[in-house]
Amino acid sequence: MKHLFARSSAILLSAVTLMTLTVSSAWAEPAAAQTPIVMTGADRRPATSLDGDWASIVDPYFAGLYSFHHEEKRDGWFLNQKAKPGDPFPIEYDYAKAPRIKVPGDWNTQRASLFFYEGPIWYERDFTYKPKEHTHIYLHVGAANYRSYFWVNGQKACEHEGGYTSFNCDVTSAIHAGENFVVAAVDNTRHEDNVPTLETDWWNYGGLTREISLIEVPQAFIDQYDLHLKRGEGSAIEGWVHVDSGQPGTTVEVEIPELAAKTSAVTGDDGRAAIALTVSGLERWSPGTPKLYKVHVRAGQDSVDELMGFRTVETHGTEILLNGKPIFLHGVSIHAEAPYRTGRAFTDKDAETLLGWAKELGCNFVRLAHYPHDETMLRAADRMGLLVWSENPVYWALQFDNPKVLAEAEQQLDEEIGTSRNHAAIILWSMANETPATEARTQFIETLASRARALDSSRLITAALLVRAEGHTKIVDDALGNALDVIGTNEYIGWYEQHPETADVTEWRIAYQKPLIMSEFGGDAKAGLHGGDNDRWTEEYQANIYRHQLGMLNRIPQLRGMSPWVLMDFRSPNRPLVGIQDEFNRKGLISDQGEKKAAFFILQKAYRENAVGKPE
Ligand code: GCB
Repeated sequence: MKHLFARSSAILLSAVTLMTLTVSSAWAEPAAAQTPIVMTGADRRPATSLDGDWASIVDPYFAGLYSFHHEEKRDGWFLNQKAKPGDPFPIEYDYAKAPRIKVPGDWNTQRASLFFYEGPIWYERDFTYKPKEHTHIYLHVGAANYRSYFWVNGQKACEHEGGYTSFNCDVTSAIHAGENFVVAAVDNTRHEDNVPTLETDWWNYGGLTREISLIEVPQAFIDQYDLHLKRGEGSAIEGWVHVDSGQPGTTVEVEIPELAAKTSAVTGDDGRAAIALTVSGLERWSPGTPKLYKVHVRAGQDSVDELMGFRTVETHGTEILLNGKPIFLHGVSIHAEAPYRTGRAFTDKDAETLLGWAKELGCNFVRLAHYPHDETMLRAADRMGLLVWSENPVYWALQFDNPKVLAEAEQQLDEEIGTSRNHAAIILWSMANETPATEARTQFIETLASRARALDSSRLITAALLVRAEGHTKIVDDALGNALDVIGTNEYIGWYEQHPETADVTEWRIAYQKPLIMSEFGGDAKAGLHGGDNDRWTEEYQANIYRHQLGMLNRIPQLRGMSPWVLMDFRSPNRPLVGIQDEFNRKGLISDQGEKKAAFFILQKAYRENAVGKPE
């Protein structure tokens, strides 16, 4: 695997180099591929959508990156050549005749033959465009799992790694007025030295899984901003706006018309303008009052019209304070699995269904596991009043001693925070899930935690830790806890260990005087399968786990939240049990077809009656 990966990268490099040397004058000279940039609020900008039907070619050997038939190496499939009489070599692909694939969308659930496919697929789409003068044009990609390559009119635009974050490729020099085409190659092959690594407990959905568009911005433009309510205050909004490609001294304005508040500042040498805006009459965002304000951010010719909420979050001893007041997080974990149709979730409807179920359950909080979810989910959480735990894909046993892996995790963290820091709903950045307590791991995640703090000091840092046991005592003393504001722990009493009743005699010893969130517990149940309380896979068994867990959770004094595993059944290749799992993890409180299981109602009752924890 590793070997193949190294080979592909080398091939790509040589293909591009060779293309530079050999392309005929009919093709624009390829510029060096750009490193993609991160944008905050890209979805708030006017855009030309490239969603819809794309041509697709499945290419398991990645032959389209180069030609092994022709010395000229002129038929890389990114060139989108059309065969003409007299061609000196055959063109062996034709996007016009290739089957269509929907973007956004994973490929696995669009075509039966691609259900288990892992490898590269080529995408092509034509579009007409009329660039304005003196602008930058970015190809905005919501997410492409895992490794992706983009060309516009045969010119290399960018490469990107990481399957769950958005990025923006500068395509200014490649686009022209009139007919254009874009080619993408997306490769979801798993590699040991990626983030996540080879093993996960979710489906490795491949493709252009989120929206894709062209965004045109002035020469100097707002790429990122961070505007949040200052801790301890109800009237001071602080932060910064960054202007890309601007002169130092560029004026930036931030205005909230509904509060009749406006301020301006100038950028420094680093392109940043520090913002301080005093407001009066601000209604703070909370699950009970998810108030969003229109916020205009302007710099020179550029502007972004945001929709933002303002709230503070901090810890005090073992309390989590939202807007200065203690809060208990009644939550549930959620995968980005599409309700009813399965596949990767991406529509507003998907988000509203999933988060609507969380609301119905009585939640004020959701853990969006195990990777950053998309904008539609975060916008819906802002709107619907659900606090969010946002997580990076540092999952299980990465190569923690490999600097390349750390660099990849850092890049994904930068993209996650840079893209999503405009969402009031997000209160927690989770650095990792269930990682082995080695020194290399601790150092790796401490590095990420410091980076997250440097990027965003207004939110809390957490991670879901593994727990060790001595008899019936669960011990939380993982050294990583030192680097966290809030401790997350996962346990599966009654499913992977012992019996549901074991929870009744389990005690917890926690080495940290910090708030604790039980970030996972649960068990599998096949919706509609009934039996006794001790019959595995039945709704009764799962409900029994929940009943005993709730009793135990109430005996953990510093428990400040919970997000049981999981809201809805989700696809996982690790779950082949025929007639029960059928490639689904069945720990959902709701089936993938929307059937609520008995445990849903147990938890709903507990949440509604405040029978667990101390809610808002
Ligand atoms: C876990 C993992 C989660 C799995 C779950 C399970 O501990 O964090 O990703 O899906 O257990 O069902 O085994």
